[in-house]
Amino acid sequence: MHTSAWQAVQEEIAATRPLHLRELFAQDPRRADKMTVRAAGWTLDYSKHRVTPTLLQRLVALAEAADLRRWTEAMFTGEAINRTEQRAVLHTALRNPPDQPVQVDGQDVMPEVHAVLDKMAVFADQVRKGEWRGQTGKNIRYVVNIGIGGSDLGPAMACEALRPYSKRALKLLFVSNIDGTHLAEVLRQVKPAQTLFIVASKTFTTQETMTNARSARAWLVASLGEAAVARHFVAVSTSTAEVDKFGIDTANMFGFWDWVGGRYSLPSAIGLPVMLAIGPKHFRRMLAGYHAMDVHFRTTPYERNVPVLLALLGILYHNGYGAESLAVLPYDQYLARLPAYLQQLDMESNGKAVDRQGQAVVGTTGPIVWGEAGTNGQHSFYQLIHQGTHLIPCDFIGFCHSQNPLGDHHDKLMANFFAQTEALAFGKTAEQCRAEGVPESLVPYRTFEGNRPTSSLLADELTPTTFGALMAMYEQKVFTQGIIWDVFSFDQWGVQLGKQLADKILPELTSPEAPVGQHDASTNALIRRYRKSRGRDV
Ligand code: G6Q
Repeated sequence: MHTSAWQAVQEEIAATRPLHLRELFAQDPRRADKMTVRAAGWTLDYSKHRVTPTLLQRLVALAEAADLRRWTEAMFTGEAINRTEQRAVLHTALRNPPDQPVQVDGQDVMPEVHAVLDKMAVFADQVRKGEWRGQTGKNIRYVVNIGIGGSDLGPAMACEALRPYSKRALKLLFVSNIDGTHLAEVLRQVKPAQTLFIVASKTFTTQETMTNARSARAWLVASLGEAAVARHFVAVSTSTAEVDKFGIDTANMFGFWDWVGGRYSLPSAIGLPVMLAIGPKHFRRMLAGYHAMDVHFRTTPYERNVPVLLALLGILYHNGYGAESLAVLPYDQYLARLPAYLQQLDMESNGKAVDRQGQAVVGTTGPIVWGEAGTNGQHSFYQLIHQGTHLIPCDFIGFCHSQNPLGDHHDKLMANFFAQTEALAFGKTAEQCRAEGVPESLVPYRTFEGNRPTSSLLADELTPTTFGALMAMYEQKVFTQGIIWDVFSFDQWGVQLGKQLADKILPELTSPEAPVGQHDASTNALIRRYRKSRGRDV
């Protein structure tokens, strides 16, 4: 991090550390107003954070010192900012209007982006209208997406999030884990003649996806014959050659590009299951929501810039207060998979210990992201957030209107949202406990220190547009933090070593001859124990 700018932040943290949120609110009756900003249908109230106007100014100066503006332009204009892989990072082009050119290596990528979207739309309409038929002439009722990581988490989460906009007659299912149980359980829910498989893989070489895809193919062929593959398998990939090699007609392939990172690929063809579920019109609304947030991020001064503020507040706690995690708490059942999605987005992007000069980073990077849909978390881990010893900043996310207005459920849900942020910020003093008649011996246990920071993110309704905007908000937050931490956010070398070792161990598990122990004593013993149980070494 930029040293002198960070030092100025630290000095202000030291000056403000003794101040409780109770005092900050008492000092300025307009605090909530002043610390509320809007973007693309979302309102962020960050007044329940341990910030003063001066601290905020210094955090903004930190972003400026990190050259965030220049890096932002570099990203949006297709510079190869993913330097360790020598690639542009252009997921923003995926939701860019067709009439605004974006150049990569001197070529405008927008015509290609929209050509793929159009092809997806034609296909999605055919399937949704029952015009795309399976081998036996029946319409498609089940769509099984086979992918993992970035080729699974986004579409799985989005299909759930946008279920109210979906065609209910079409059942969307996701297989990611190489554990055969995942595929087997999904196949038990579908009928071959009415199932469409989407094999989604940027590289089309990922072990899990290819293994699942081959098994799914064998399952289909066993009941409908080889010729059925063309009507029941489509591919989403950047590699025509690999798709062809696998045996999927490349006419049924939806492409994307190496400048789309896996965890940023939901608005690309990787979103095909989402388009099948909600239709092209809603999918385009989702993209418009993404774009609106991109524009906000690119053009709004940092003091009012939602993703930048979220990023700076994250850095304040992570680096300034030593908070290691971030709890994401969506008060909407449809967003139940959001924490899992953001875990990948954030932790795979900024879980880095080497800076852009190849040196060890100073301090820590990348929060541990976790969470659960409200109100379930309240009956589980909130205790630790309220009264535990860890400082855990939280993002509360909610909507004014429910997609399922059932009695007073929604008012109760949102009463809980607001109550939690209030309780976390202001707590309950010993005096308040005593005034309520709490016996003296219990006062320490019934006291809530408060001063627990939260962001409140509120939108009118969970629509494709507000959903898209929320996705871009987090993407740009992660980008901003990566720039300030001076790390490369768009590679993921950390996943390689385990993959290589798994490839090496696989034949050692299956070979008829007992392998010569080539690993450490623990790994060798585990392999022996496994082989013995499988009857391979008796
Ligand atoms: C995401 C990661 C990773 C990737 C999967 C699947 O940013 O790179 O999660 O998405 O490993 O890769 P394929 O799409 O190539 O199968």
